[in-house]
Amino acid sequence: MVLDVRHEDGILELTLSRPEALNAFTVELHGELASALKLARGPDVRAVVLTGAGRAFSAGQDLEETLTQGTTPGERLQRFYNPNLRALRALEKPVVAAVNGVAAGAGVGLALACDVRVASERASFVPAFIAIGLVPDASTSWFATQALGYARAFEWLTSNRKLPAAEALEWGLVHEVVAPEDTLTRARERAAELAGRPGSGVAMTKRLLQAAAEGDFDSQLELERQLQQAASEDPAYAEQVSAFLAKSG
Ligand code: LHQ
Repeated sequence: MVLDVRHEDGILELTLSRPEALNAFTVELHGELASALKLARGPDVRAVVLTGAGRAFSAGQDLEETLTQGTTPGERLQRFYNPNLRALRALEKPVVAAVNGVAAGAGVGLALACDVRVASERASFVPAFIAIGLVPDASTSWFATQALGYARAFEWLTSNRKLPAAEALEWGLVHEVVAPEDTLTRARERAAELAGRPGSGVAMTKRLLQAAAEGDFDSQLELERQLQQAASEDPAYAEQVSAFLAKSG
């Protein structure tokens, strides 16, 4: 097993577990992640935490496997990376990354595809692609441009500059930077907070904000209307409003 899966109190915790190769992605790791993301869709999972074992979050593609297996990068993306990234993004649960150490290449993309990033003071983000003549993949080009804007994303992703956690926070690439020993605990706390929100408001907000990045104003208003209607049909809505009125009345 190269992905540790722990399920406790509605939180599914996934730990990339190839520390000897800085949790670089192999076909085996993709496969286990795909199964875990299926598990995450079940009703007993309310939030997901994603982290890495050892001193790295993930060093992206396993370059040794790239050399020894026949698959081209394009095939790898199509067969392994992109389905998992689509599943992660479409998951109707919040995903919190505990970025415990370095994230490089596709590891950056994976971290950015999560909804919240808690980074260790020891974490860093390394484009890596450009150093080996490749382009940002695994959703990096999408999320980096969204988070940073074109100018900063272009400058950073065409360099191979290791972005330290403190600067990533300044840039808005991570939500919080904490001491190394607190990273996972803080990510678990954030996941539990999100998991504890009533109804399906968090899931639907995730969907709305994703759509906002892609759609036009009128379609967004219509999607807000549809999801608001759906959210208000969850019993949690009436319960929370009654509780509020009882308190303030
Ligand atoms: C590794 C790796 C690694 C294997 C460290 N693989 N072993 C998608 C689809 C298909 C094809 C191509 O690409 C993609 C997307 C991508 O992700 S492209 C980018 C791939 N990743 C990289 O190029 C990153 C390569 N790694 C590094 O630049 C450094 O290792 C970083 C900056 C991540 C960390 O540096 P250090 O802290 O100095 O660690 P290190 O370099 O000493 O690595 C520690 C060990 O981990 C070492 O093995 P060893 O046996 O000597 O202890 C490395 O060989 C191994 N490792 N990354 N991607």
